Amino acid sequence: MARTLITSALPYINGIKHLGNLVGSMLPADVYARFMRARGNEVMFICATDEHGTPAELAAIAAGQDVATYCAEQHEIQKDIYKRFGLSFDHFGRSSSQQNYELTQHFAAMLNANGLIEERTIQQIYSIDDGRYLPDRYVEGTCPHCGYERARGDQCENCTKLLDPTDLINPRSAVSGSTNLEVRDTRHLFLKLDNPEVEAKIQSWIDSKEKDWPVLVTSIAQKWLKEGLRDRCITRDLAWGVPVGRPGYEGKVYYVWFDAPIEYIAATKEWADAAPEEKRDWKRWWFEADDVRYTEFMAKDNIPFHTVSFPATIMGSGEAWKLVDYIKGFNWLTWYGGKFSTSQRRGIFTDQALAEFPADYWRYVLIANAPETDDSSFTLEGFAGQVNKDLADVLGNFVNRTLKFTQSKFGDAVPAGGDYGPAEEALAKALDERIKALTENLEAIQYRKALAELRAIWVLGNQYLADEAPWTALKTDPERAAAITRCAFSLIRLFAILSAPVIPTLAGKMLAALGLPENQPWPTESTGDLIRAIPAGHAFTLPDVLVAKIDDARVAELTEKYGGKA
Ligand code: B3M
Ligand code: ZN
Repeated sequence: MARTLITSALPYINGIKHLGNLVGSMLPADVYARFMRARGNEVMFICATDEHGTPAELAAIAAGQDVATYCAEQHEIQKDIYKRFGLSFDHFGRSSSQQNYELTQHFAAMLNANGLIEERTIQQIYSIDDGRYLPDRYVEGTCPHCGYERARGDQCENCTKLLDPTDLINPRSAVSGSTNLEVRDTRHLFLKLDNPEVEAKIQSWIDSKEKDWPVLVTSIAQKWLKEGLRDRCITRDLAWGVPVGRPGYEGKVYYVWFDAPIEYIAATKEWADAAPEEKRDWKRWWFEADDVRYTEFMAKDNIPFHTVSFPATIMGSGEAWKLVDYIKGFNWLTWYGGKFSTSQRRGIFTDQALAEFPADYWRYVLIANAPETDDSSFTLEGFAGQVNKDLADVLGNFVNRTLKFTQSKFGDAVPAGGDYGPAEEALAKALDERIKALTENLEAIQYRKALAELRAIWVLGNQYLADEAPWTALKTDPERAAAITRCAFSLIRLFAILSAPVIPTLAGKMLAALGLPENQPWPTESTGDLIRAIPAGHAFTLPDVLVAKIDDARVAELTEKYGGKA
């Protein structure tokens, strides 16, 4: 059985994520995990909260909590939301776990042993009023590259350039706003990336992916390589994080971007440690695992870390840890063309989304509009339109119409009699092509194309019912009406299986109506057989309305609540 390892970028712990975060990594990773499981692969799907670094500390300060308590609470909140979104992680871990402390320190020790870590004295900003160093986001100021005035010490969110706190013009403390700052000498560890051997290794590795990986991903990696890699400071003057644990490094921890990707591995160990009686083997996924295919999902701002720094850590360890085989990167989902913004009440957060509509409505629309080749704009009107047209009018209507008609005319079981003819032959042929295209696009993780195929498959069902009109046939040729009905039942089953990676709950309801269990394998039999899957006499039940439409009044109400066009 082929083995598939899947990781989604780890959401920061600092607060509930919005829909843009969801569609940028976790949701598309889940669709892929579900699809690969249905195809019979052994899947390990890993995610975790990213709990270290200044975003976590600053959010804890803002919440008036100590950072450990804050992280523990926020982890549970995020975990619960993702569960309700149907994200089928094999493990959802925490980067603050003991497992990650140990592995991070292990990687640092191996890099050190291989001469890839160097100690340097550097200048850091110290805040006299706050009585502490101000690494990364603890400093704000003007970006030296683009002039954006609210750039943070680690990265300018306007031009995405990575920064050093001392690069900022007019720096101020993000904790107190104080500008009473001074520059002090402090010792730190650097990962030596500015080194011909490391650069050559990464360069040839990225070159080897050039034909296979999305342009978005290779172009960002190539841009970094072209600018020349810089040695990276991998420690910080902070209390919260993985302790460096060297003499003279008391009060210093590893930089969040050093330990966070290592948590992919550590979370798999957390998964194993969570069930000691099962003797789960985490290492076979990550170590000397040449037969594992490893795919990472992330938004574009995370690409440099996953194409350069983390691979450099893996390669530099000199050990046989797994390198990523395929990276799926995403552009931004925008809110009416602009940024999602908490402070300006623009955009929907994941918890709010679930309070308004079932998870599958969001899953479907987000994946159908995944920002794959470009940014993609989310609008409430577009959302309602797609739910109404695709999910309600096409899929939901097909299922409800078939089941209701059958129950009222034939009773609680699929009718016998009659036979298939040219209409079913043509349908099977059309389905054949569409299923092939859907499967290929899911394999290639091309979701916009995949969902266009999925929708076209549902449309074929609706079209078939409308053309063959069993309600009319019933009057003149009841046998023929029975055959059409049987075919429609097999289509319900088929549609549920094909839709399950994207809309698992709706698919589960469709299968339940037919008395079938969830998690059916992806179809491998011929389409001619697929439309005969449900035999005469098969019992069924009527579900409630599968998909409820969203009317204009509701859209207006949501616009009022979440902000519409700016
Ligand atoms: N937490 C950044 C982000 O959520 C970061 C990803 C870590 S992946 C190892 O965009
Ligand atoms: Zn900038």
